[in-house]
Amino acid sequence: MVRYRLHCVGASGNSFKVALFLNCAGIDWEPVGVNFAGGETRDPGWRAATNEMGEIPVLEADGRCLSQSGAILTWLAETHGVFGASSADERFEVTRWLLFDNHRLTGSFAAHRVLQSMTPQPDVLAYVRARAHGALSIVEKHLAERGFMLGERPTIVDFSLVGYLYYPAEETGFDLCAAFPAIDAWRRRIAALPGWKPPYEMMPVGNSLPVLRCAT
Ligand SMILES: N[C@@H](CCC(=O)N[C@@H](CS)C(=O)NCC(=O)O)C(=O)O
Repeated sequence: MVRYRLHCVGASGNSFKVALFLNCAGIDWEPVGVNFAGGETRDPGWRAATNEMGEIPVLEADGRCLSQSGAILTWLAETHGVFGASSADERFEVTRWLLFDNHRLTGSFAAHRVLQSMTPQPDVLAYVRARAHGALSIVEKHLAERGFMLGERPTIVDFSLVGYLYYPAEETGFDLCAAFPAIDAWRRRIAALPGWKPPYEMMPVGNSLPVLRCAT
C-alpha cells in the first residue's frame, strides 16, 4: 500500500510543488484525481471529508488530510529529513520565501494564467501581470548569485517557487527563457534532479482548471 495519496489535478501548480518533493525524495505516492471543473472542491461533502478550505493539493498521510502546499512541504521535509532547513536561520529563510511564494509569486502568476483564459478586463489582467513580473524579477535577482534559493542545494523553497514555472508559455503567458535567464537556468537545474517530471506527466489525473492547454 502506498504511504501517501495526493489529491490533485495535472494543471495545479500548487499540487505539483508537493508531487515534485515526493518524486525527488524517492517516496512512494499516488495521485488521486479531483473533478475540479465539475465543482468537486465546492461540494460540502468533499470539504467535510477532505479539506474545509475547498482547495487542492491535499495530502493523505497517516490517516490525516493535510492541506496548504507550504505547510505540507514543511511537514514532509521534517518527517523525511530531506530538502528542509538545516539551521534556525535557514528555517526563517524557508518560512520567509514560502510566504513570499504564496502571496506574491504563485499568488499573481497562477492568477494571471487562469485570468487570461477567461478574457477578463484588460486592465485587471495588466495589473496581475505586472505583479507577477515584479515577483519574478525579485526571484531572478536572488538567483543571479546562487544555484538554488537558499544556496547551493535544493530545498522546499525551490519546489514551492518553481511550482508553476514548467507549464507551457502559451498557457502561462510568460516566456521565461527570454525574459528571466537566471530563473530559466535554475528551473533547468531542478529539472535535472532525479525524479523530476513535467506537471502533466507527474499528475496525469483530474479534471482541468480553466487554463488554455497547448498541444504538447
Ligand atoms: N495556498 C494554497 C493555494 C491552493 C490553491 O489555490 N489551490 C487551487 C488549485 S491550484 C484551488 O484548489 N483553488 C480552489 C479555489 O480557489 O476555489 C496552497 O499553496 O496549497
